[in-house]
Amino acid sequence: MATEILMPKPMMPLIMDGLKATGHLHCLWGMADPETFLRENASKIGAIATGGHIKVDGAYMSQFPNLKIVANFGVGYDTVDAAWAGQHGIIVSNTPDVLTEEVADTALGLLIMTMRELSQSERYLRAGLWASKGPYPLTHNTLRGKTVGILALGRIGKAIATRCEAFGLKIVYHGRNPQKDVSYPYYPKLVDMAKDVDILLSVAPGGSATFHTINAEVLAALGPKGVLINIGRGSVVDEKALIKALHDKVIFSAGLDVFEDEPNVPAELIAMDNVVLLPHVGSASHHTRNLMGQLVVDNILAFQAGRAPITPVVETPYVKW
Ligand code: 8YV
Repeated sequence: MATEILMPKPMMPLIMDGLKATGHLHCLWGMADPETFLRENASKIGAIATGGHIKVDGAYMSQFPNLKIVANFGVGYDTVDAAWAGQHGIIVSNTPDVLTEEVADTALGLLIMTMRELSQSERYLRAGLWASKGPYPLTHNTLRGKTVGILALGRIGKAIATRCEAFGLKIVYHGRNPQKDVSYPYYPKLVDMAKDVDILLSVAPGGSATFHTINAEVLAALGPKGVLINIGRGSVVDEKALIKALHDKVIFSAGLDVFEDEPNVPAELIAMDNVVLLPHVGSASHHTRNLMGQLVVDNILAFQAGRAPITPVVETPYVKW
């Protein structure tokens, strides 16, 4: 069985050390001549460890005739063509569950920062304006009496909903299907939900199915008092439409942890005071990233030992190696 492991780009030390210990790891980025390595060794590669830095599409995977697993760091795997992998007997694994609570915590932090202008008021203090001009102006927004509409009520969406309930928010949701295990009202159409809520909070994954789902029409429906929070993927929001909506006061404000072209954040957003911008830190604690990293290692070790992968994605159910 081909058991060589390819790592195309650097990943966290815990993953590198865990895979190096197998004696079969090949780090492509450190090689003097990666093209020659690939030409001579492509058929020996059984596993790829990736962190979303490169597109692992059909063309990429087809270089490796004996590829069996692509282990993705992150619950979102929009940079891997899982449908293609599924059709070609390749398992894609991701890192669900271990990051759920951390991302949900971050979402609530971002929500409160945005609604109560905490970044702006901190900037005010640091600029010395509290002492020179007096108290920071009262915020127009509050969580009191508000309704949040969650886009994509998966595991992370539900953990966010639980927290929102504890904060006294009313919760509704939109997704592909209504969910049996929740009593929150379901909206079959996103634009209808956007009309009815104060806060639109997106946890939606990336990929072609969700590309620019939050567009000018949805933002117009959210309205001049509405707030957008995005903790899922930047590609879900039409960023140009969002910038225009914020600029024209079509919506009130936004809190964003994810962007269309990370790490490049549009200068227009950076210049705006009514947005809170975080550098994709949803899961970014040592605690949670270590758990995610270990899951990448464990999925590949399972493959090497001939055991079932721990967290295969839905498009690539495990049958046997
Ligand atoms: C990570 C994430 O920041 O899991 C995901 O899908 O977006 C985050 O937890 C990202 O995967 C790191 O590359």
